[in-house]
Amino acid sequence: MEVKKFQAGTIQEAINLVKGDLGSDALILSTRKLTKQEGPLTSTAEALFEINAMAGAKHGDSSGLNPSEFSALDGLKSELRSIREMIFPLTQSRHLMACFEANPEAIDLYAKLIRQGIAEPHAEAFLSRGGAFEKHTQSTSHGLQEGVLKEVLKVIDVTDPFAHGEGQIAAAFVGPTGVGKTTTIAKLAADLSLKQKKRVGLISIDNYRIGAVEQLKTYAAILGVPCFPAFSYADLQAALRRLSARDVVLIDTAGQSHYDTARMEEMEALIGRDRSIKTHLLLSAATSESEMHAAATKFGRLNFSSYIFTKTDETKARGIIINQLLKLKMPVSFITTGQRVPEDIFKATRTGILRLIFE
Ligand SMILES: Nc1nc2c(ncn2[C@@H]2O[C@H](COP(=O)(O)OP(=O)(O)O)[C@@H](O)[C@H]2O)c(=O)[nH]1
Ligand SMILES: [Mg+2]
Repeated sequence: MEVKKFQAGTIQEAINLVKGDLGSDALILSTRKLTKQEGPLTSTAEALFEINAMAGAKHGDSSGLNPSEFSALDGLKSELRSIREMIFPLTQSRHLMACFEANPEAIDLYAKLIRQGIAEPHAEAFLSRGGAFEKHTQSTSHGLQEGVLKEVLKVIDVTDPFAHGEGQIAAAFVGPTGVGKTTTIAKLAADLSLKQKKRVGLISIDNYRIGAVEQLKTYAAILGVPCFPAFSYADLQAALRRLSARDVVLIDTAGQSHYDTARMEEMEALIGRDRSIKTHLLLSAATSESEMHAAATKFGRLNFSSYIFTKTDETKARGIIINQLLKLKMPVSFITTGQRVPEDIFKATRTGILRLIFE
Protein backbone atom coordinates (compact mmCIF):
# COMPACT_ATOMS: atom_id res chain seq x y z
CA MET A 1 0.00 0.00 0.00
CA GLU A 2 1.83 3.05 -1.24
CA VAL A 3 1.69 6.36 0.59
CA LYS A 4 2.11 9.30 -1.77
CA LYS A 5 3.10 12.88 -1.07
CA PHE A 6 1.35 15.83 -2.69
CA GLN A 7 2.42 19.44 -2.43
CA ALA A 8 0.67 22.59 -3.57
CA GLY A 9 0.31 26.26 -2.77
CA THR A 10 -3.10 25.84 -1.13
CA ILE A 11 -4.85 22.98 0.63
CA GLN A 12 -7.55 22.98 -2.00
CA GLU A 13 -4.97 22.53 -4.77
CA ALA A 14 -3.23 19.79 -2.85
CA ILE A 15 -6.56 17.98 -2.34
CA ASN A 16 -7.27 18.33 -6.05
CA LEU A 17 -3.92 16.70 -6.80
CA VAL A 18 -4.81 13.84 -4.43
CA LYS A 19 -8.19 13.38 -6.06
CA GLY A 20 -6.71 13.53 -9.57
CA ASP A 21 -4.12 10.89 -8.83
CA LEU A 22 -5.81 8.56 -6.34
CA GLY A 23 -9.50 9.16 -6.96
CA SER A 24 -12.09 10.77 -4.73
CA ASP A 25 -12.06 7.90 -2.23
CA ALA A 26 -8.40 8.52 -1.41
CA LEU A 27 -7.46 8.32 2.24
CA ILE A 28 -5.72 11.33 3.67
CA LEU A 29 -3.10 10.33 6.20
CA SER A 30 -1.71 13.68 7.22
CA THR A 31 -1.75 17.30 6.26
CA ARG A 32 0.78 19.96 7.10
CA LYS A 33 2.03 23.36 6.16
CA LEU A 34 5.67 23.48 5.19
CA THR A 35 7.94 26.34 6.04
CA LYS A 36 9.88 27.98 3.20
CA GLN A 37 13.01 26.16 4.33
CA GLU A 38 11.26 22.80 4.21
CA GLY A 39 9.71 23.34 0.81
CA PRO A 40 11.52 22.67 -2.50
CA LEU A 41 13.84 25.42 -3.66
CA THR A 42 11.91 25.79 -6.88
CA SER A 43 8.72 26.83 -5.09
CA THR A 44 7.79 30.45 -5.31
CA ALA A 45 4.57 30.08 -3.35
CA GLU A 46 4.16 31.94 -0.08
CA ALA A 47 3.27 28.75 1.74
CA LEU A 48 3.36 25.16 0.75
CA PHE A 49 0.89 22.50 1.85
CA GLU A 50 1.74 18.85 1.93
CA ILE A 51 -0.69 15.96 2.03
CA ASN A 52 0.25 12.32 2.51
CA ALA A 53 -2.42 10.08 1.06
CA MET A 54 -3.04 6.59 -0.13
CA ALA A 55 -5.52 5.02 -2.51
CA GLY A 56 -8.94 4.10 -1.13
CA ALA A 57 -10.84 0.84 -1.57
CA LYS A 58 -11.50 1.17 -5.30
CA HIS A 59 -7.99 2.10 -6.34
CA GLY A 60 -6.11 0.21 -3.67
CA ASP A 61 -3.78 -2.65 -4.38
CA SER A 62 -3.55 -4.87 -1.34
CA SER A 63 -1.89 -7.82 -3.04
CA GLY A 64 1.05 -9.43 -1.39
CA LEU A 65 -0.39 -9.17 2.11
CA ASN A 66 -1.07 -12.16 4.34
CA PRO A 67 -4.58 -12.50 5.90
CA SER A 68 -3.70 -10.94 9.26
CA GLU A 69 -1.97 -8.00 7.61
CA PHE A 70 -4.97 -7.74 5.41
CA SER A 71 -7.43 -7.48 8.29
CA ALA A 72 -5.19 -5.04 10.16
CA LEU A 73 -5.08 -2.94 7.03
CA ASP A 74 -8.83 -3.17 6.71
CA GLY A 75 -9.23 -1.83 10.25
CA LEU A 76 -6.80 0.97 9.53
CA LYS A 77 -8.57 1.77 6.29
CA SER A 78 -11.99 2.02 7.86
CA GLU A 79 -10.58 4.27 10.57
CA LEU A 80 -8.94 6.43 7.93
CA ARG A 81 -12.05 6.41 5.83
CA SER A 82 -14.03 7.84 8.70
CA ILE A 83 -11.48 10.62 8.96
CA ARG A 84 -11.57 11.16 5.25
CA GLU A 85 -15.33 11.30 5.31
CA MET A 86 -15.16 14.43 7.33
CA ILE A 87 -12.15 15.91 5.65
CA PHE A 88 -13.65 15.79 2.20
CA PRO A 89 -16.91 17.52 3.12
CA LEU A 90 -14.61 20.16 4.47
CA THR A 91 -13.51 20.96 1.02
CA GLN A 92 -17.05 22.15 0.47
CA SER A 93 -16.81 24.71 3.25
CA ARG A 94 -14.73 27.61 2.00
CA HIS A 95 -14.77 29.20 5.39
CA LEU A 96 -13.26 26.16 7.11
CA MET A 97 -10.74 25.64 4.33
CA ALA A 98 -9.56 29.20 4.70
CA CYS A 99 -9.26 28.69 8.44
CA PHE A 100 -7.24 25.54 7.98
CA GLU A 101 -4.91 27.21 5.55
CA ALA A 102 -4.11 29.77 8.19
CA ASN A 103 -3.50 27.02 10.68
CA PRO A 104 -3.18 23.44 9.36
CA GLU A 105 -2.47 22.19 12.89
CA ALA A 106 -6.19 22.63 13.45
CA ILE A 107 -7.03 19.92 10.92
CA ASP A 108 -5.82 17.08 13.12
CA LEU A 109 -7.65 18.54 16.07
CA TYR A 110 -10.84 18.91 14.04
CA ALA A 111 -10.47 15.28 12.91
CA LYS A 112 -10.07 14.23 16.53
CA LEU A 113 -13.23 16.03 17.64
CA ILE A 114 -15.23 14.52 14.79
CA ARG A 115 -13.79 11.06 15.42
CA GLN A 116 -14.92 11.24 19.04
CA GLY A 117 -18.45 11.93 17.87
CA ILE A 118 -18.70 15.71 18.26
CA ALA A 119 -21.05 17.07 15.60
CA GLU A 120 -19.44 19.13 12.83
CA PRO A 121 -20.86 22.55 13.67
CA HIS A 122 -19.87 22.12 17.32
CA ALA A 123 -16.38 20.96 16.35
CA GLU A 124 -15.96 24.05 14.21
CA ALA A 125 -17.27 26.28 17.00
CA PHE A 126 -14.91 24.74 19.58
CA LEU A 127 -11.93 25.26 17.28
CA SER A 128 -12.94 28.80 16.58
CA ARG A 129 -13.48 29.70 20.22
CA GLY A 130 -10.28 27.89 21.14
CA GLY A 131 -8.40 30.34 18.90
CA ALA A 132 -7.56 27.87 16.14
CA PHE A 133 -8.55 30.22 13.37
CA GLU A 134 -7.03 33.41 14.60
CA LYS A 135 -4.59 34.91 12.14
CA HIS A 136 -0.93 35.01 13.11
CA THR A 137 -1.33 32.69 16.07
CA GLN A 138 1.85 30.74 16.21
CA SER A 139 0.30 28.31 18.65
CA THR A 140 1.79 24.88 18.95
CA SER A 141 -0.56 21.97 18.35
CA HIS A 142 -0.37 21.23 22.07
CA GLY A 143 -1.35 24.78 23.02
CA LEU A 144 -4.13 24.73 20.50
CA GLN A 145 -5.49 21.44 21.78
CA GLU A 146 -5.49 22.80 25.30
CA GLY A 147 -7.41 25.90 24.20
CA VAL A 148 -10.00 23.85 22.36
CA LEU A 149 -10.46 21.29 25.14
CA LYS A 150 -10.99 24.16 27.57
CA GLU A 151 -13.87 25.28 25.37
CA VAL A 152 -15.36 21.78 25.43
CA LEU A 153 -14.97 21.74 29.21
CA LYS A 154 -17.10 24.89 29.48
CA VAL A 155 -20.09 22.97 28.13
CA ILE A 156 -19.94 20.34 30.86
CA ASP A 157 -21.80 20.90 34.08
CA VAL A 158 -21.95 18.32 36.88
CA THR A 159 -23.96 17.70 40.01
CA ASP A 160 -23.95 15.22 42.89
CA PRO A 161 -27.54 14.26 43.76
CA PHE A 162 -26.43 12.72 47.06
CA ALA A 163 -24.14 15.49 48.23
CA HIS A 164 -26.01 17.47 50.86
CA GLY A 165 -27.29 15.94 54.04
CA GLU A 166 -30.45 17.86 54.97
CA GLY A 167 -33.28 15.34 55.25
CA GLN A 168 -33.99 12.37 53.08
CA ILE A 169 -32.95 12.26 49.43
CA ALA A 170 -35.39 10.48 47.11
CA ALA A 171 -34.14 9.86 43.58
CA ALA A 172 -36.09 8.29 40.73
CA PHE A 173 -34.28 6.90 37.69
CA VAL A 174 -36.02 7.10 34.35
CA GLY A 175 -35.05 6.38 30.77
CA PRO A 176 -35.69 4.16 27.77
CA THR A 177 -35.97 0.38 28.11
CA GLY A 178 -32.71 -1.44 28.71
CA VAL A 179 -30.65 1.70 29.17
CA GLY A 180 -29.33 0.39 32.50
CA LYS A 181 -31.62 1.85 35.18
CA THR A 182 -31.81 -1.18 37.46
CA THR A 183 -28.10 -1.95 37.10
CA THR A 184 -27.16 1.66 37.83
CA ILE A 185 -29.36 1.71 40.93
CA ALA A 186 -27.64 -1.45 42.16
CA LYS A 187 -24.23 0.21 41.63
CA LEU A 188 -25.32 3.37 43.44
CA ALA A 189 -27.00 1.46 46.28
CA ALA A 190 -23.80 -0.51 46.83
CA ASP A 191 -21.65 2.61 46.91
CA LEU A 192 -24.02 4.58 49.14
CA SER A 193 -24.63 1.78 51.64
CA LEU A 194 -21.30 -0.04 51.73
CA LYS A 195 -18.81 2.78 51.15
CA GLN A 196 -20.62 5.90 52.31
CA LYS A 197 -22.44 4.08 55.13
CA LYS A 198 -25.74 5.70 54.29
CA ARG A 199 -29.05 4.02 55.09
CA VAL A 200 -30.49 3.15 51.70
CA GLY A 201 -33.97 1.98 50.69
CA LEU A 202 -35.20 0.87 47.28
CA ILE A 203 -38.57 1.11 45.56
CA SER A 204 -39.44 -0.54 42.28
CA ILE A 205 -42.28 0.79 40.19
CA ASP A 206 -41.27 -1.35 37.26
CA ASN A 207 -44.45 -3.37 37.35
CA TYR A 208 -44.66 -4.04 33.63
CA ARG A 209 -41.91 -6.49 33.07
CA ILE A 210 -42.24 -9.82 34.76
CA GLY A 211 -39.25 -10.25 36.99
CA ALA A 212 -38.33 -6.58 36.96
CA VAL A 213 -39.10 -6.18 40.66
CA GLU A 214 -37.28 -9.45 41.32
CA GLN A 215 -34.12 -8.11 39.66
CA LEU A 216 -34.01 -5.16 42.06
CA LYS A 217 -35.01 -7.33 45.02
CA THR A 218 -32.09 -9.64 44.33
CA TYR A 219 -29.66 -6.72 44.52
CA ALA A 220 -31.44 -5.44 47.64
CA ALA A 221 -31.08 -8.83 49.33
CA ILE A 222 -27.35 -8.99 48.52
CA LEU A 223 -26.83 -5.51 49.96
CA GLY A 224 -29.18 -6.07 52.89
CA VAL A 225 -31.35 -3.04 52.12
CA PRO A 226 -35.18 -2.97 52.09
CA CYS A 227 -36.98 -2.95 48.75
CA PHE A 228 -40.69 -2.38 48.10
CA PRO A 229 -42.73 -2.62 44.93
CA ALA A 230 -45.20 0.16 44.08
CA PHE A 231 -47.93 -0.02 41.48
CA SER A 232 -49.81 3.22 42.14
CA TYR A 233 -49.29 6.68 43.57
CA ALA A 234 -50.76 5.49 46.89
CA ASP A 235 -48.35 2.53 46.94
CA LEU A 236 -45.43 4.81 46.25
CA GLN A 237 -46.40 7.15 49.09
CA ALA A 238 -46.85 4.16 51.41
CA ALA A 239 -43.43 2.79 50.44
CA LEU A 240 -41.82 6.20 51.00
CA ARG A 241 -43.41 6.34 54.48
CA ARG A 242 -42.04 2.91 55.31
CA LEU A 243 -38.62 4.08 54.21
CA SER A 244 -38.84 7.45 55.98
CA ALA A 245 -35.91 6.64 58.26
CA ARG A 246 -33.62 5.97 55.32
CA ASP A 247 -31.08 8.62 54.23
CA VAL A 248 -31.49 7.81 50.56
CA VAL A 249 -34.34 6.19 48.63
CA LEU A 250 -33.62 5.05 45.09
CA ILE A 251 -36.65 4.50 42.87
CA ASP A 252 -36.47 2.20 39.87
CA THR A 253 -39.04 2.82 37.15
CA ALA A 254 -40.66 0.90 34.33
CA GLY A 255 -38.45 0.35 31.36
CA GLN A 256 -40.63 2.02 28.80
CA SER A 257 -40.52 3.37 25.33
CA HIS A 258 -40.56 7.16 25.37
CA TYR A 259 -42.76 6.94 22.30
CA ASP A 260 -45.50 5.38 24.45
CA THR A 261 -47.39 8.52 25.48
CA ALA A 262 -49.91 6.78 27.73
CA ARG A 263 -47.16 5.18 29.78
CA MET A 264 -45.24 8.46 29.95
CA GLU A 265 -48.35 10.07 31.42
CA GLU A 266 -48.65 7.26 33.94
CA MET A 267 -45.06 7.82 34.96
CA GLU A 268 -45.65 11.53 35.31
CA ALA A 269 -48.68 10.85 37.52
CA LEU A 270 -46.60 8.53 39.68
CA ILE A 271 -43.37 10.42 40.28
CA GLY A 272 -43.99 13.84 38.77
CA ARG A 273 -46.52 14.73 41.45
CA ASP A 274 -44.19 14.27 44.37
CA ARG A 275 -41.91 17.28 44.55
CA SER A 276 -39.59 15.67 47.07
CA ILE A 277 -38.55 13.14 44.44
CA LYS A 278 -35.78 14.26 42.12
CA THR A 279 -35.69 12.54 38.77
CA HIS A 280 -32.55 11.54 36.87
CA LEU A 281 -32.55 10.63 33.20
CA LEU A 282 -30.43 7.74 31.94
CA LEU A 283 -29.30 7.84 28.32
CA SER A 284 -27.15 5.28 26.58
CA ALA A 285 -24.03 6.76 24.97
CA ALA A 286 -24.14 3.87 22.52
CA THR A 287 -27.18 5.19 20.73
CA SER A 288 -27.69 7.58 17.87
CA GLU A 289 -27.68 11.30 18.50
CA SER A 290 -31.27 11.66 17.30
CA GLU A 291 -32.54 8.80 19.48
CA MET A 292 -30.77 10.27 22.47
CA HIS A 293 -32.28 13.66 21.94
CA ALA A 294 -35.75 12.22 21.30
CA ALA A 295 -35.56 10.40 24.64
CA ALA A 296 -34.34 13.53 26.46
CA THR A 297 -37.17 15.56 24.98
CA LYS A 298 -39.88 13.03 25.81
CA PHE A 299 -38.63 12.45 29.33
CA GLY A 300 -38.29 16.19 29.72
CA ARG A 301 -41.90 16.28 30.94
CA LEU A 302 -40.69 14.57 34.11
CA ASN A 303 -38.47 17.58 34.86
CA PHE A 304 -35.36 15.53 35.36
CA SER A 305 -32.55 17.24 37.21
CA SER A 306 -29.51 15.40 35.87
CA TYR A 307 -28.24 13.15 33.13
CA ILE A 308 -26.65 9.77 33.71
CA PHE A 309 -24.85 8.51 30.63
CA THR A 310 -24.64 4.72 30.46
CA LYS A 311 -22.86 2.18 28.25
CA THR A 312 -19.97 4.53 27.53
CA ASP A 313 -17.89 1.35 27.19
CA GLU A 314 -19.85 0.36 24.11
CA THR A 315 -18.84 3.27 21.91
CA LYS A 316 -15.79 5.31 21.00
CA ALA A 317 -17.88 8.24 19.83
CA ARG A 318 -18.58 9.49 23.33
CA GLY A 319 -18.62 13.07 22.09
CA ILE A 320 -22.32 12.40 21.61
CA ILE A 321 -22.54 13.39 25.29
CA ILE A 322 -21.29 16.88 24.44
CA ASN A 323 -23.76 17.16 21.54
CA GLN A 324 -26.58 16.32 23.93
CA LEU A 325 -25.41 18.83 26.56
CA LEU A 326 -25.39 21.48 23.86
CA LYS A 327 -28.94 20.59 22.81
CA LEU A 328 -30.43 20.47 26.28
CA LYS A 329 -28.24 21.84 29.01
CA MET A 330 -28.46 19.89 32.24
CA PRO A 331 -25.81 18.73 34.70
CA VAL A 332 -24.41 15.21 34.55
CA SER A 333 -24.43 13.18 37.77
CA PHE A 334 -22.96 9.78 36.88
CA ILE A 335 -21.33 7.89 34.05
CA THR A 336 -21.48 4.12 33.77
CA THR A 337 -18.75 2.22 32.03
CA GLY A 338 -19.76 -1.46 31.96
CA GLN A 339 -21.96 -4.23 33.25
CA ARG A 340 -20.10 -5.02 36.46
CA VAL A 341 -21.93 -4.19 39.68
CA PRO A 342 -20.79 -2.22 41.60
CA GLU A 343 -17.50 -1.26 39.89
CA ASP A 344 -18.51 0.18 36.55
CA ILE A 345 -19.68 3.66 37.49
CA PHE A 346 -18.08 6.98 38.34
CA LYS A 347 -19.36 10.20 39.78
CA ALA A 348 -19.35 12.82 37.05
CA THR A 349 -16.58 15.40 37.16
CA ARG A 350 -15.91 17.81 34.35
CA THR A 351 -12.39 16.61 33.71
CA GLY A 352 -13.47 12.98 34.14
CA ILE A 353 -15.98 13.40 31.33
CA LEU A 354 -13.44 15.18 29.15
CA ARG A 355 -10.97 12.36 29.70
CA LEU A 356 -13.64 9.77 28.92
CA ILE A 357 -14.32 11.42 25.59
CA PHE A 358 -10.79 12.21 24.45
CA GLU A 359 -8.60 9.44 25.83
N1 LIG B 1 -21.95 -2.42 28.44
C1 LIG B 1 -22.73 -1.93 29.40
N2 LIG B 1 -23.87 -2.56 29.72
C2 LIG B 1 -24.65 -2.03 30.68
C3 LIG B 1 -24.31 -0.83 31.37
N3 LIG B 1 -25.30 -0.57 32.25
C4 LIG B 1 -26.20 -1.56 32.13
N4 LIG B 1 -25.82 -2.46 31.18
C5 LIG B 1 -26.51 -3.67 30.72
O1 LIG B 1 -27.68 -3.31 30.02
C6 LIG B 1 -28.67 -4.31 30.19
C7 LIG B 1 -29.97 -3.68 30.68
O2 LIG B 1 -29.77 -3.17 31.98
P1 LIG B 1 -30.96 -2.88 32.99
O3 LIG B 1 -30.36 -2.31 34.22
O4 LIG B 1 -31.81 -4.11 33.18
O5 LIG B 1 -31.77 -1.80 32.16
P2 LIG B 1 -33.19 -1.12 32.50
O6 LIG B 1 -34.21 -1.77 31.63
O7 LIG B 1 -33.02 0.32 32.16
O8 LIG B 1 -33.44 -1.33 33.96
C8 LIG B 1 -28.10 -5.33 31.17
O9 LIG B 1 -27.57 -6.41 30.44
C9 LIG B 1 -26.98 -4.56 31.85
O10 LIG B 1 -25.95 -5.39 32.32
C10 LIG B 1 -23.08 -0.17 31.01
O11 LIG B 1 -22.68 0.88 31.53
N5 LIG B 1 -22.34 -0.76 30.01
MG1 LIG C 1 -35.01 -2.27 34.92
